[in-house]
Amino acid sequence: MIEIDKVLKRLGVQANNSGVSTGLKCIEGSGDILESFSPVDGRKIAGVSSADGDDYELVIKKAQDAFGKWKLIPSPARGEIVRQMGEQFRLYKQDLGTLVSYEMGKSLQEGLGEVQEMIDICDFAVGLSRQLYGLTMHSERVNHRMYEQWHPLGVVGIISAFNFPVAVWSWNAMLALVCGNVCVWKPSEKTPLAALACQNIIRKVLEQSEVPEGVSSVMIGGKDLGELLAGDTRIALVSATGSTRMGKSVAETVGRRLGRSLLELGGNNAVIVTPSADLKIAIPGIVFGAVGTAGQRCTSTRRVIIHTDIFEEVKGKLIGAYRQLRIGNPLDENVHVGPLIDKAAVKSYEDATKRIQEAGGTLLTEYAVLSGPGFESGCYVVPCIAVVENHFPIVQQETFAPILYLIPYTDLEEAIALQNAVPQGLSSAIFTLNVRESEAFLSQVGSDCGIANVNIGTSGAEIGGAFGGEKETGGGRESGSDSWKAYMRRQTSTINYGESLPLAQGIKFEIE
Ligand code: UN1
Repeated sequence: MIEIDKVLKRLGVQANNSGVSTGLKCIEGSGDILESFSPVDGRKIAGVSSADGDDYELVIKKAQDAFGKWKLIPSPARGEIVRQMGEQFRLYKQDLGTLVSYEMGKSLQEGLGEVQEMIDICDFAVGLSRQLYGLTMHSERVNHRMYEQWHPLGVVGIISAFNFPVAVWSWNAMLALVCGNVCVWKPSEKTPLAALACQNIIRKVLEQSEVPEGVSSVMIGGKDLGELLAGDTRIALVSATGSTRMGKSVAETVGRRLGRSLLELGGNNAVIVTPSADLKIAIPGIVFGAVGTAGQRCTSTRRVIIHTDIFEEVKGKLIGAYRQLRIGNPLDENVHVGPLIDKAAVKSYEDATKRIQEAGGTLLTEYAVLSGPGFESGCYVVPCIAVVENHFPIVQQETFAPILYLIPYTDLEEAIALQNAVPQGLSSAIFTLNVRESEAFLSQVGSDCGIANVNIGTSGAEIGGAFGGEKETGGGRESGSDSWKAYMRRQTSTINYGESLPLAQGIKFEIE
């Protein structure tokens, strides 16, 4: 078994940690001591001194000062620093992946996968640092040149969730940094140690590159810190990942000051299974999507919309697959499903199973909270499947737990309508071998989600694409493609190199 204490030591996590870091310096937070418990075995891993209002002020002042210097460094030179961070993440992949798994509860494979996403986004950001392209336009005026360029925004606040405790920060931070911004990260208070470990990993690079203090800071604390970021006019962009409720509050506060926000909120992702689907790939795709990370991804598969001709067959195969699932310590590589993050999450799983039945749904598999040896933390639940109707209130909301809803359909138009008939719009998928069906699903009258996949599941998006969703998912796009534009301001410039002053739109304005 992995020796957690050695992993913590190599990552610089101690029994008591300073919860504020400006990249170069660790500062004892003056707020409450926050304790991080592992949902794997219930052990208290370590304590962290959280940031209070004064610590917040200090971090933001350092960040502002740092921005003045960081933005003057050429973007490819900033990219070189991000490249070195990626190298460090490669070196610490095993340890950081293990800590993510132990502190958050996802399987070790998924913990390592998360760190791989960090490495990949670093590589992406390095290339991007030489490709922050603006367009040139043809001016309608003679001897004029018109073009656009992209400038950094300033201080970027990053609020991240427990379920991807490190990768989501890196998607934001690595892009923001090459774009010339500085970052202040408020990670979930449920996973502070993984965040502090990241900060320890990049510190060496920051020191050796002689970057100013405050380029990449972290502050550990609760929702009050998030509210400070949202309301602070010095924060040019607030990028927030979490529940729709949290996102609405951030959006309102940031909107009131006409600031910018980038929101990555709840999903309610469906897979459509058509009569021609290749069930050899559909079943594992659905099961991984539903039980991976114990159903706590924003991209987790929550609903399966199945054609009535194959409903019984798919249902039977899913029940068979669920019987094979091994639940237990996520650090054991033979285990498929680890614990939920905490007892509050277990309660919402239990409440959901009740509400399904009250609404008239049928639970098809065992649903239970596990106890006994190996399950002492009280956070382990059995993934379950239920037949429901799409309009049930419990089905309309995102429950961060491994509960999979089956819904029958008779024609594709109906299936797409059902898939879209939820408030969220993050990820979606169709399993079909029929090109007409897949193209309809991908067309403008198809899926209304930010992600629409064919013959793969709803989760596990690659970093190269723009990641995010519509409706109550918040509309933000992070990670690949041209998501970097959210971290920069666009400036359009028109230059007159002639000897007269022609006005646009042919307007004449003559004075002696
Ligand atoms: C999230 O759950 O907040 O697509 C992010 C995926 C991962 C990221 C999920 N690459 O499942």
